[in-house]
Amino acid sequence: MEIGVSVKQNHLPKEKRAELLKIFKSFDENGDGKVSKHELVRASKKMGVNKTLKDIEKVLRTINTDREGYITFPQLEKLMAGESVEIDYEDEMLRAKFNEFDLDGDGSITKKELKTVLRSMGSEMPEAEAEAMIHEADKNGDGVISFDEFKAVLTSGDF
Ligand SMILES: [Ca+2]
Ligand SMILES: [Ca+2]
Ligand SMILES: [Ca+2]
Repeated sequence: MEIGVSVKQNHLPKEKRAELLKIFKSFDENGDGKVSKHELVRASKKMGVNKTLKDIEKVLRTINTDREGYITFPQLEKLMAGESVEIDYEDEMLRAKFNEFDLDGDGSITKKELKTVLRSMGSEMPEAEAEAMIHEADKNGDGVISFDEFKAVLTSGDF
């Protein structure tokens, strides 16, 4: 029966799913296909959101009715497909990305950080291009990219 199926999507778009799977795998430190609450706590630290074990347990309870104390990928996917958490997810993804660039953790990305990170990803960015990129993103003109500015660029989709 294909007719009348799901107005409300139960699955994430393909790109998002692939991204999520990557995240899931990075969370799953011991690679057993489950992310335990302790792995989640450590992962949240890495993303700079610092959830406590209690927070994590609360989330787990809402998605994992069996109270196994871990989540599997399908459970995570289901969770992320829910609209209410979608926003958090976006924000935390952005925050994680931002933190990747903000090497010294001072809350802003400098041109030097931008170039260093891109180089470490294997892409050499010409000075002028980095300059232009910062300039484009730097709405308040202080010469660095804040999280809000970063977010604005990424959500506008031309980064
Ligand atoms: Ca695991
Ligand atoms: Ca910085
Ligand atoms: Ca700025």
